Amino acid sequence: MGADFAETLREALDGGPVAAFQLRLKGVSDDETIRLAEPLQRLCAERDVAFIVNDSIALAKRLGADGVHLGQGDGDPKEARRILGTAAQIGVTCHDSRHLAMEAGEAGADYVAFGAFFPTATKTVAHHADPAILTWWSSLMEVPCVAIGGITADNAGPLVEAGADFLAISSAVWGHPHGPAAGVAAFGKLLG
Ligand code: TZP
Ligand code: MG
Repeated sequence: MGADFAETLREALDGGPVAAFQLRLKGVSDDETIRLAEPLQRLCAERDVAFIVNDSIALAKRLGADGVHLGQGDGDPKEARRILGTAAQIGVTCHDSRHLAMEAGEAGADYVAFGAFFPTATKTVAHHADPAILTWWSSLMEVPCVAIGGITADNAGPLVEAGADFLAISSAVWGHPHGPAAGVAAFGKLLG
């Protein structure tokens, strides 16, 4: 299974520029996650793609990951900084909340994530974001913002125009009918 994941990730990374890969394995034990992560982490290192662990500061530490992505219930960005160090990339889910984003920025987050911008089957979402929050954030703050939720190559343009620095994509890459390389390549049309 781990080797299959690595092959699929390799295909995706062959499709075009990718800044970061987030390891998001819900309901999998830490030991199993570590087993599955190792080839993926190695591949990311080879390709200069940041390897970010979802949800868990402790797991990010155990893996020596490049960073951690924290939901609002996943821990304190300051604690993540203390444990993972100054070089770690710490991201925080901020839903559609300017207040949460300001808090995350003050706590030293390296990026804030807003969403969901579009309907998604990947996760049950309670928050829906408007592109205006990207414009507001990017006009005031240096900290990059990430847009997430139902993003495809066809609907992403207005998010980039609104100020999204990065797009977080799941199904439009892993579920692309012509495979993950085609999924990544499709976003190439957004690159100026
Ligand atoms: N958080 C908000 S929407 C979402 C997460 C993890 C799912 C993103 O996946 P997709 O398939 O790109 O909509
Ligand atoms: Mg989480």
